[in-house]
Formats: sequence, structure tokens, C-alpha cells
Amino acid sequence: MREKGIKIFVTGFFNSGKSTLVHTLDEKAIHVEKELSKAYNEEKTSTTTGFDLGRLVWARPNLNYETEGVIMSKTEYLREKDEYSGWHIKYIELKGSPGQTQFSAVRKILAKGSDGVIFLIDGCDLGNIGNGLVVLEEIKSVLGQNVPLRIIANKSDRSDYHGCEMISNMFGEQVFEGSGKFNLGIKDAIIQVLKTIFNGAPNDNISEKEEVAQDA
Ligand SMILES: Nc1nc2c(ncn2[C@@H]2O[C@H](COP(=O)(O)OP(=O)(O)OP(=O)(O)O)[C@@H](O)[C@H]2O)c(=O)[nH]1
Ligand SMILES: [Mg+2]
Repeated sequence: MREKGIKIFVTGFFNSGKSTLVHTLDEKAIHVEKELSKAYNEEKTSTTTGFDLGRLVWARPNLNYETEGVIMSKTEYLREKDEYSGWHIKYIELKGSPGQTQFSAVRKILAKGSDGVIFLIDGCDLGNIGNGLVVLEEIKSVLGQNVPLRIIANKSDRSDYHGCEMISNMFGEQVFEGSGKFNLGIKDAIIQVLKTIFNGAPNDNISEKEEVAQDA
């Protein structure tokens, strides 16, 4: 049986950390990528040519708007399902896009049908802010200006990180701090997007995508 789920799209320009983030949240994520002939910044050895695909679960003890709940990989949830008996469960498909300009058409196709977006900027690379803005407009042209969205200035763990205030000013949108590699600020960003999705559409069929975990 096909599982209904919420679709979160992870996008941003080249090297912003999309694949790393998806892999951090779901170590069993699928990645369609190719090896770079020469490492970029002496560190990055591959680039996404297709997509990243991770599967998560949002588990909440109740449906109060303030309740944050827990985000975990689907694998982890299935392993520890008994602990969440009676909780409200939402399945999440986390889909990462390619970042290079040449994959614009692929990004647009992958974006279609997404319920919300996590948008990454490399917080250590101000030179690519403009390229990030182009990708953001591209995605909004597919999903609408008001798509539930959280923008993360990524790589906050690095000493050359520029900080959210400067990046928010340059980007012209509110940007939040995070590190996909070290799982800082990421689950919170996803929860905020999920809350916007559900708060914005309390009566539509998204609520059908919810299920209550049964006792094992
Ligand atoms: N320090 C640090 N490095 C990161 C973080 N996220 C990603 N990186 C590094 O940044 C580089 C790019 O990461 P990727 O996950 O490949 O970036 P991407 O956005 O998927 O790149 P494309 O698919 O080529 O567009 C890699 O060398 C990662 O190890 C982070 O949060 N902190
Ligand atoms: Mg990638």
C-alpha cells in the first residue's frame, strides 16, 4: 500500500549542504550523485545530479499547536515504535535537489507537489548569495510565494561562518542559523515548516495524512 506523507523539499544553490542534511537526518537516505573530477574546496568530492531521498517521522504526544514533538528517521521510528504508542504520527518524505545552475529544470520538476521547503544557504560563502536568490525565486515560481518555507544559513559550526544577521540583510529574507552536518537547528526548522503547513490548512485533506500509532 502506498504510504501517504508530507513532502518537504530541501533545496538551495550548489554546495550549500543539501545532501549532507538529508543524510544526517536519515542515514539510509538515497543519493543520486556523481563524483567530481576534482574535489571542490578540497573537501567536496561529489555533486547531486538526481536527488536525495530520506524518510522521516514526526511524532507528537498531542495535537496542540505548541507541541513540538520529535523528528526521527523512519528507520529509528520503526525500531522504537512501541515507545510512541498512542502518539500522532506523520510520515515525511525529505527530498533534496541538485544545486548546480544547469539542473534548474530538474529542480523545478522535483519541487512539484512539495508541501514545504527547507532552503539552504552556505553561511560561509557570501559570494554565492545571489545564486541562492535565483534558486529561491525559481522554487517560489513553482510552489508559490507563500509556500511554507524556512531558510537556513548553513554550516554554523565553522569558524568562518558569517552569521544570520548579515546573511538575512543580504538575502532580504529572515534566515536562521543551522548546521546540517552537526544537526543543529535543522529539526527545529522542519518542525516550524510542518506547523505552518498544518496551521495554514487545518481543514483540508492534509489532515488525512495523519495516523495514530497503534499499540504493538
Ligand atoms: N562544516 C560543515 N560543512 C558542511 C555542512 N553541510 C555540508 N557541509 C560540507 O559542504 C560540502 C557540500 O555539502 P553537500 O551536502 O554535498 O552540498 P549540496 O548542497 O548537496 O551540493 P550539490 O548537490 O553539489 O549542490 C561538503 O564538503 C560537506 O561536507 C555543515 O553543516 N557544516
Ligand atoms: Mg547534493
